[in-house]
Amino acid sequence: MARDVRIGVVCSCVLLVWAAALTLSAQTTSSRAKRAVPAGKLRTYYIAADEVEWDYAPSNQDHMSSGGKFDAYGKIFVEQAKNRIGKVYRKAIYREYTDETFATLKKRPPEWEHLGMMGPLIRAEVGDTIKIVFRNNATQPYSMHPHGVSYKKDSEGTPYPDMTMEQTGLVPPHQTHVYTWEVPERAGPGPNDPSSIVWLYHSHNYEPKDVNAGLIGPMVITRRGMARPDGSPKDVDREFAALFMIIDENQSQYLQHNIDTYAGDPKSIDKLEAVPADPDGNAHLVLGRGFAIVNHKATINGFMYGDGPMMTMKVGEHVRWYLLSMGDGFNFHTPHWHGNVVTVAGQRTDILPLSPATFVTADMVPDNPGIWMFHCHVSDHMTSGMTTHYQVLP
Ligand SMILES: [Cu+2]
Repeated sequence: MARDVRIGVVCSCVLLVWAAALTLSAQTTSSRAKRAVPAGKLRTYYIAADEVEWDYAPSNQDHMSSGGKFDAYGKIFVEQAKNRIGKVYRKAIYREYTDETFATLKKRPPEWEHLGMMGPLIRAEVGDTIKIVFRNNATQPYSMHPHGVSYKKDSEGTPYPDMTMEQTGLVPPHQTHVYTWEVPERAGPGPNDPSSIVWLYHSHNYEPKDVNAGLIGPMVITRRGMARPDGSPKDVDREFAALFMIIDENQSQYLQHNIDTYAGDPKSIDKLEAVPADPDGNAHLVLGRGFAIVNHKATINGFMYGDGPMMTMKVGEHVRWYLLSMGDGFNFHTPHWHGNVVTVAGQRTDILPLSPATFVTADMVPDNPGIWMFHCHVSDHMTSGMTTHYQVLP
């Protein structure tokens, strides 16, 4: 009898657990149905790799010095000579077009003029799909390889052994390819991130040569529910992106073209010339001078010595900075804002570290009006041009 009771109790327990499991399963299914996420937007971009003549200092002035005159170091990095290329180089950059005919460049909005050499800002909200129609107008095979978003092999833009260019999204000259990048939760802001975060895209055929040629651009992903229709974060008044990069023109696909086109006497060039001395003749083991050295352009968005458009904001605005770096092993930078401070992942600073291929999102509410320096704090990077200004209006 006692044994029958025990069996009965056990049976009842099993039935109860089974019933509870069924109920829970039904609830989970219905809450999944309730939580069914509306399909995100399809955001389409028409982007080409174009070969252009790029000027690292278009105003031909050192905006960081009084009178705008380049000092002895500045002259080393910008002056053309019989055995120097100067400040204009052929580069390949990403440019946005209005449609699939790639006949008309899309005008860059004034608030994004400061991107300079970087490609167009690609935006999406978590849940969206990004479609890139990519046209390679250049003379080399190039691609678009994204960070953060989700892709299949044919949208990775990176070579693999035993795979064709088409299978991996590499694009021969004069060809077009469509990349599809999904934007799942993991491509968007994490728990400690603000409402949007920055990633990079770049060409990844011969990656070092491609990015030194100039094929690099920013991508911003906004948290689900936090985006305006254009993808920008609702809680931010103004955004800026800054790529701190010493561009190594020795490693560009276009080095020989630049020598032949811009040097006064190409035959006089010693490609390995590197003198570990400053203009005064004192030892400078890091910077120095010589043809190989001056082909390293210390830039913010492809501009040296503050020659890019002024980045302007107002006191009290919620300003978001997207900071990026890329390139060879000397690309360790310490962007520093004079006059105001930022928060990064809940921590306050006015300077932060970048290493090659890092992406940092920093928020600022400027309280201090004026025109302020914004520069890399590594001494030889400052000296060779990695400096600019930003402006805070009252
Ligand atoms: Cu630096």
